[in-house]
Amino acid sequence: MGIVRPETKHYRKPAGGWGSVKGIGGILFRERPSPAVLETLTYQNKTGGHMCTSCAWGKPAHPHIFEFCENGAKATVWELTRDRCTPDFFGRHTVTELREWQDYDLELQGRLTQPLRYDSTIDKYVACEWEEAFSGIARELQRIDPKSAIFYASGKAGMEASYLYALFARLYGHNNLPDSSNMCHETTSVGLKTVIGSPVGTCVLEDFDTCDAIFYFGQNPGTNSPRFLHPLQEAVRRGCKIITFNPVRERGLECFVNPQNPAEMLTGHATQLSHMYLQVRPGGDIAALMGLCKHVFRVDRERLGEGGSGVIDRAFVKMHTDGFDGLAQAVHAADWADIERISGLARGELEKAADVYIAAERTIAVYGMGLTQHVHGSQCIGMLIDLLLLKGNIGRPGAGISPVRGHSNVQGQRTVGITEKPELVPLDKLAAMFDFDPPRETGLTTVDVCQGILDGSVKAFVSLGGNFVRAIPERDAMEAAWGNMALTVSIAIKLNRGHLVHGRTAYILPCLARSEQDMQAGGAQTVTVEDSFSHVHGSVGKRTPAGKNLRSELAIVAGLAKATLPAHPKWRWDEWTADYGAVRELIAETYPDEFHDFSARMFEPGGFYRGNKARERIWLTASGKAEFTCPTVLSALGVGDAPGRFHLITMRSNDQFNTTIYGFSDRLRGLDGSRMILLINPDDMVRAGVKEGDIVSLVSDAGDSVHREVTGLTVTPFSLPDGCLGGYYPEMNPLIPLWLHDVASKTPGSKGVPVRLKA
Ligand SMILES: Nc1nc2c(c(=O)[nH]1)N[C@H]1C(S)=C(S)[C@@H](COP(=O)(O)OP(=O)(O)OC[C@H]3O[C@@H](n4cnc5c(=O)[nH]c(N)nc54)[C@H](O)[C@@H]3O)O[C@H]1N2
Ligand SMILES: Nc1nc2c(c(=O)[nH]1)N[C@H]1C(S)=C(S)[C@@H](COP(=O)(O)OP(=O)(O)OC[C@H]3O[C@@H](n4cnc5c(=O)[nH]c(N)nc54)[C@H](O)[C@@H]3O)O[C@H]1N2
Ligand SMILES: [Mo]
Repeated sequence: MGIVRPETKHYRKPAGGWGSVKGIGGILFRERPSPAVLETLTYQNKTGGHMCTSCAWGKPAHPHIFEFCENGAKATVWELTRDRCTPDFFGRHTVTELREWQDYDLELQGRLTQPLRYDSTIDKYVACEWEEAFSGIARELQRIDPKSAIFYASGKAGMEASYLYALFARLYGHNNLPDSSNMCHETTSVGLKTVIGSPVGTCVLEDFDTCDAIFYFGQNPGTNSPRFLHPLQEAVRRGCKIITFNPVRERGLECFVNPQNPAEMLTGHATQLSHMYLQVRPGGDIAALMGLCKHVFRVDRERLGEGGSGVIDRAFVKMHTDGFDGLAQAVHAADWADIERISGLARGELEKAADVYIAAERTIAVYGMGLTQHVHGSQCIGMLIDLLLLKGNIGRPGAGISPVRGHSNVQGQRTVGITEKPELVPLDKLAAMFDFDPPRETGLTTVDVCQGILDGSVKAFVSLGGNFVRAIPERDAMEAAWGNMALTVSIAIKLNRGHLVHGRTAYILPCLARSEQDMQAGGAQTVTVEDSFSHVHGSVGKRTPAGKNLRSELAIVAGLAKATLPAHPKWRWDEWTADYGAVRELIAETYPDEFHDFSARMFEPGGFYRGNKARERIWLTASGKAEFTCPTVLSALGVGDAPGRFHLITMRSNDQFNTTIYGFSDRLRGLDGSRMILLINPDDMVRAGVKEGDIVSLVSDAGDSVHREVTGLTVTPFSLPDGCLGGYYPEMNPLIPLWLHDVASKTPGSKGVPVRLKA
């Protein structure tokens, strides 16, 4: 296949606006869904409708007329396509042949309609019946040590299916329940838990109505959570100041035209979002935060010296925190020259940003993958909390920490027990409820799973959604080792690469999409999801399913469990499948404080809040207080600078959802036509001796002498800090060493990958 050269245009238009309307039009044209889809979209993210399967952004109690964004519409239209990937398709193509296809072309085949079993004699997937699939999978699972099996979840399945999936794993005998969080916000789950005692953010949507400043780190709302642009726009109009830290000048953080406001659409009048936009170097946020804290301490000293009241909220610090003196010393000792070099930002800029923090009564800190996907990501989060604690910015309205979560129910899956960390699950309660002895040992994270597949100790991989093989680091080695597993099972709605790199026995089990009606013996069912603000929402699918032989995720999980495990009077798989309300009762019994009266509350407008102790200033940490922490490093990168070495950021376009590629346009960055591109700044192009349009390779420069390479990348000039490159996820994943991960949580370091350019 020839190389498609990208077209680079300088995108001067704001995020939102007519561009987003065109984006929706494009996918409607390609997927040709039934006209009823438009009706589905009008119910999306509203009480009684279905909750979008794209991102986990909050669903307001008072929604807009259209409470969906360009990407939410794409996600719905993508799952409601008219195209079908039937057994005939698999009859025409061997798996070896399909492995040569692009990810985009695989998903383009449409919805899977029939359970499929891999037949090695003909190297093809062949149709099978559900009971045959369940018993075939059960046979394999019964043959192996349960501790060598992995049950992965990607973050989309609702609370009910997720609860049963985790229960199935534990009844079968393991805690190997990694989910996509392990590649994403696990840094949050571990880092935030340590310092404030909560594994999730403390803000609710309404906090954005009253904050005075938003410190915004490494999250890209224009692409990844576009409905966030509305509260940001409203905040700016009230006078709130947004200070952005991001190596890339993301259009969505610069300016926005609200596509739902006719006057704005007609006049093109955009709102400037960021008050300051600081192009921090990748991994430079610890240093930048240190600079901000340094200025806060200095101004505090000056004001106290003048007889004023200082900047630091000493009453809060005294009553609610631990470790203040240690932080004060570390801040005092930090050197501005190091801060400037590592952050790539000038002292004057950082002081100006810190002045905004000092002046603001209420500050929210927002962050995403730009902080979590680094080797010292947990320390970044610790430092961000330090900044907030100095002025008591946690536990009062209009203030707090707000990690923006990814998959639509990724947070909820963790809440109801999909975790490899048994200490987060009420195992004794489960033991009593289901009359068994739950496994107590820690399960495997995503990185551990990959190591286990490489060393042969992992024998079976079951995945509830997702495309694990495409999403993980070290892809070439991982794909090569994948086939050594005895069993792979994928519960999916469309064909993806992960199905083609399979174990000796392999099944694909096609499921309903969330927007489709889920009819069971007890009638039409509702599922529930939890958003980034810990609000839980009922979701009702209304569209006719894409095929008669599809089953819901919950029915598939229950079917697998029933076939694999012995019969037991307390394990009522059929009853739970008939009525998901029965599963919500189990969830309520397991987590009564948060989920009491679950079914009665799930349609509360705006969702019901399951609460957050840190928001009430109850700190569930080791010391019982919020912890100030001192970073041990100023750079979050795992591999430092060296001549010729670049730090690669792997990024998302607005035409993809993770490994699902909707198209080849990255409109908001002015890039179009190809994803095999290398973004680099013009000075670095000169230093590296390359020019626009050259085709180059990237090779690993991680110092471990492993050869990793991605070829065929078109050099594309772009505004980036020196020494930093940009490329797309998942295309760049072969370059990420498996060992390059956050020290505390093992989240892969996908935003600081050490590489070298090869002409
Ligand atoms: N349309 C769409 N929506 C999505 C997704 C998608 O793929 N497509 N994915 C979903 C998922 S699972 C997730 S987790 C979220 C991800 O959403 P985000 O958290 O926004 O993740 P990314 O786009 O990977 O990266 C975020 C930003 O970090 C910046 N960055 C990179 N390195 C650094 C750094 O060292 N410091 C700082 N300060 N910034 C840095 C990048 O330039 C980028 O703008 O989105 C969800 N929503
Ligand atoms: N280099 C690099 N790597 C990364 C990242 C990065 O920023 N850079 N980001 C990481 C992050 S944040 C994440 S979350 C992971 C994502 O990793 P995953 O969650 O494993 O991957 P996805 O691409 O979201 O999964 C897509 C597949 O899910 C299936 N699917 C879609 N809808 C449904 C549904 O309703 N039900 C079921 N059962 N299946 C469905 C489809 O078959 C589709 O092909 O990737 C991580 N990998
Ligand atoms: Mo994610």
